[in-house]
Amino acid sequence: MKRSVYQSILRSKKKGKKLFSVLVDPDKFSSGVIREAHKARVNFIFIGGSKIKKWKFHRCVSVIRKLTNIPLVIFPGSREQVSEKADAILLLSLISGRNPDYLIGEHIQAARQLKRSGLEIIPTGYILIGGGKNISTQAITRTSPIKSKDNNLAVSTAIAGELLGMKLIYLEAGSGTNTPLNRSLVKEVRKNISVPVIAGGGIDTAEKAVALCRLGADMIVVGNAIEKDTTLVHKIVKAIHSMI
Ligand code: 1GP
Repeated sequence: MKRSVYQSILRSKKKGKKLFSVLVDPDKFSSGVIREAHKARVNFIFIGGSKIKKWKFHRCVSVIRKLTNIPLVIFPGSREQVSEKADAILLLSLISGRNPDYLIGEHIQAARQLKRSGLEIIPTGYILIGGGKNISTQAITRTSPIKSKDNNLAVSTAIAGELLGMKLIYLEAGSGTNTPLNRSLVKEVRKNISVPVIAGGGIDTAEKAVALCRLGADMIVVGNAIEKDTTLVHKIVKAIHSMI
């Protein structure tokens, strides 16, 4: 029987153990990233992207499956990114935005396939925090992010997500952004909800990853910076896994 991804996130949170996931964009796929992630024993491999073709996504899932047994979690950019070969999927609802397609529409389109897939489904409140280079996510979803300094709105949004039954809150600064998450915002969100908090977007050093964990993030997700320098995966794993 497969081990539950969500239960393992909860167990880690309970023990104060921080988690680290590498995000793979099938458009920029390199088996070298997976090999290093496997050697470093990252906790999860996330896969997804906002512009990728369906066939590329499925091919990439199959290749990753052959290269590692690290749990593979879909971080879907669209309803086409569903594969029963993965272990779990973050069922993202873009709760910072007001576009019905990304709040519920895409989910309806994918619902039957998701149910048949046997995937572990993890409802996730996805909150875009602005101020940085969020342009592609904003353009695709046609939504505005929450302003970087609007802690109040970010906290209320996260609380609403939790009250709606979402099991994770993902604070997203934007892929490749040079404007990181506002530290006090992360801290306040953490203080006001009980479900695990994921932080991602523009993290490119072990120090930044550790700082976000100290502020209360339970999991860090890094994509771009590891594609550029695969040695970073070892540095972040070492730094995060030695924290308690
Ligand atoms: C993007 O949070 C992820 O959706 C990761 O961002 O690629 O900037 O690490 P980066």
